[in-house]
Amino acid sequence: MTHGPRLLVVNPNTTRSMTEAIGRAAAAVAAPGTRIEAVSPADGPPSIEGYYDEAFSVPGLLAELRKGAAADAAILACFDDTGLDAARTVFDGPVVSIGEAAFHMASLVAGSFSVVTTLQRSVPAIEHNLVRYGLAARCRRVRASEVPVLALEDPASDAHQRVSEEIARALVEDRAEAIVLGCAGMADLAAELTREFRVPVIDGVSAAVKQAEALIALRLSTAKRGAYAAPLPKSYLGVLQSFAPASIAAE
Ligand code: 5HY
Repeated sequence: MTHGPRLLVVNPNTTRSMTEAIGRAAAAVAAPGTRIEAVSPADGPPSIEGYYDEAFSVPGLLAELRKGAAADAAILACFDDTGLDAARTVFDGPVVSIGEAAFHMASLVAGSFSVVTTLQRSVPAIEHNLVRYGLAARCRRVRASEVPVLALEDPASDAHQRVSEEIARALVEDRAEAIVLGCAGMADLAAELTREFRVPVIDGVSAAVKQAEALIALRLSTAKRGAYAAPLPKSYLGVLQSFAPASIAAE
């Protein structure tokens, strides 16, 4: 069998069990022959909840992209689209992040959608991304289910119930026509929730896999002139020396 494209799926937090669940969700929708490699850094936060965690997850994310540079495309599996712009300056192939991918997919099937994410502190980053992607007008509201990221994989927690209750509120109060699940850890809930509410419930991991496959099939990749041009070679000091563009360029 001829090998299909290789997709590097990077979970920027350090929780292996979550990375494995993300890998399974990606493989479940990948085309026959597409190879999924799900990875996460050894260094950084176990979950990304807010700007501080986000800042410290980026070096690990960029290190994984460097190690996986041979892949045909990269998928960033954090709903805040953590490190997306920096990733596009250093990865040769297309880079698709699950937040942006889910918003575009929702816009293809509904006039409006609401997002249901984890904690309130994650809401502003998602709202900012919607504005910069030019999709804020399609989003009725970004809601928090107040479920911590890692509770999503704890079968003893009431995480699924709380996400479901927040979706029910979004459909009534926001008059949303579709729902976007606002965390990579919710990937395995989409099918069940779509059946429960009989509206499109979109998961970013599967949306990103299909968009990455489409970009590869169309031989499209990141424009490397302007904002996403390779970083200028220079040396970095201290603990981040190994991240210096100079050392990247030398590889
Ligand atoms: C995510 N955090 O998708 C985001 C969701 C959030 O560790 N994986 C994380 O709450 O911001």
